[in-house]
Amino acid sequence: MASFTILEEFVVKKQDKLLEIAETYKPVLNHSSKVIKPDEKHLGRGDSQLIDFGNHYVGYITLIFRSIGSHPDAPLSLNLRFAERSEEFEYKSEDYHGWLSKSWIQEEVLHVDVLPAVVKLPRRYAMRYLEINVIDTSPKYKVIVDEVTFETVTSATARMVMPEYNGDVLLQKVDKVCQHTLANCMQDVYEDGPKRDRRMWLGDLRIQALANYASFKDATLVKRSLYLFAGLLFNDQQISSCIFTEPTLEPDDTYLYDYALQFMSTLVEYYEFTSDMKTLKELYPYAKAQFDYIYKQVDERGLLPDKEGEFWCFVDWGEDLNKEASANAILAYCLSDAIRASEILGYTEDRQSYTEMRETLVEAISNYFWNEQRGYYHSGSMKQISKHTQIWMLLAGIPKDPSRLAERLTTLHEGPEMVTPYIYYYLLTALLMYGRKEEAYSIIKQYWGGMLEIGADTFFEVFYPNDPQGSPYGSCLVNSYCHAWSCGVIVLLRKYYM
Ligand code: RAM
Repeated sequence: MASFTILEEFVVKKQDKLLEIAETYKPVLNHSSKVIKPDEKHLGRGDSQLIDFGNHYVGYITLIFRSIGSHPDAPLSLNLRFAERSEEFEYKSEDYHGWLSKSWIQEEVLHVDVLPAVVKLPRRYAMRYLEINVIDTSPKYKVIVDEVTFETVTSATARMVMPEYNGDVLLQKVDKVCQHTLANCMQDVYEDGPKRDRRMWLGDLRIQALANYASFKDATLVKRSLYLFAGLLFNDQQISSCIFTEPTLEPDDTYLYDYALQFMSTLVEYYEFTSDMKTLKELYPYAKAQFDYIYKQVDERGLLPDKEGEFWCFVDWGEDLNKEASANAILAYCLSDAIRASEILGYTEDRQSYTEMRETLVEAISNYFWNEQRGYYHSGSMKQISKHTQIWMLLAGIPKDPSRLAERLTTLHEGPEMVTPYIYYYLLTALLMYGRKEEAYSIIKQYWGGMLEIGADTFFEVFYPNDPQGSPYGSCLVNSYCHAWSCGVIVLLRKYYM
């Protein structure tokens, strides 16, 4: 079972100057209201009413109730359930025993002592559906839901643009749903998902930033996010994988090698989109510090050793995935970004040492992970062959014959299943890098099209095409069905298919 690792030592080292800059880019949240006047139903003990807002939104709910019958002689008590997908209502929170907190389930028990009443719920929800279950009124009265208002919030300001894709309706739909997903995750920071975890993760941020450059073209929230991550270091100048913004700015005690290294990628890509040299220069040392820290772990083979059993490198949520080879490929991939950044900044010494580090690493990767007999890269002591590993080897430019590996990737059916749009984005990127446009199209059709087929208003955190309610957490009740790492595909749609 997957789980998080709690660090033994965790000393937060805030960089106040950077955090102050981040705060100057704090976005204004835009509000709008959706009002529904449900059909008049007289609800008593055990009755329910379903409200459908017609699309996925993020925000605050206000309900207006009145009674019918005698004067209410007992409080109204309700169980309210909020769902991003209606299928979630098939599962009961009391049956959830997964490893993520049960408190993520969007559900409330509410007492209303005096009717009529206007009840504004304090929590922010991510949802399309609201199920109002009456626990009880009294034998002498029933309740009517007169009005439900959804005050939606997002910090996205750019208008949606809808490319034509030469009349390809599927691609148009995927593009549109990506934009909607991204906008719903744009709040005070780039949230991974507005239902869960409602916070900013570094690996997610990179894809959100790229998706934004390709669509809304607004880099301000990316800039704020980069300053926040760099401003919230811990221990050995480490950049946390995830940060909390409330009640005060704090890093999480999770360090994922692939996420920390991708700070460099996110930074240099931000520069390439904005030409903001000041930010690149100011934040480069923090990106560099991640390589310094991670290189301390390199072993006698010149490689990052496996840390099986720990939550040390993300890659994907797939069960039993060995991450050793992917982690090393990601290190090589991010070293290329470090070379690019140091070159832009004119830091010749850094450029030279990153180039040497990369050359040595690529050689070690080729020696230890290439499986000549199988024609694939393997990973870990059990020599696991997975799609994940081949993807990162291709992206990092490790294979001698990358076109051949890209071709062989399309016919590889062993190893753990890929389960998140996060790794699917990298799969598509790897295939498209080597011209495999048709295979990439059929994956978009199966995977993103598969989500649309089951009624996705926004794209999901995880999707198992053969088990649409599947979850790495033990129940779909805690899955996030609006998760912006699913939007990476928009970058590729607009680059390769328009
Ligand atoms: C989960 C979320 C998040 C991801 C981390 C590693 O909590 O899905 O998006 O980045 O895991």
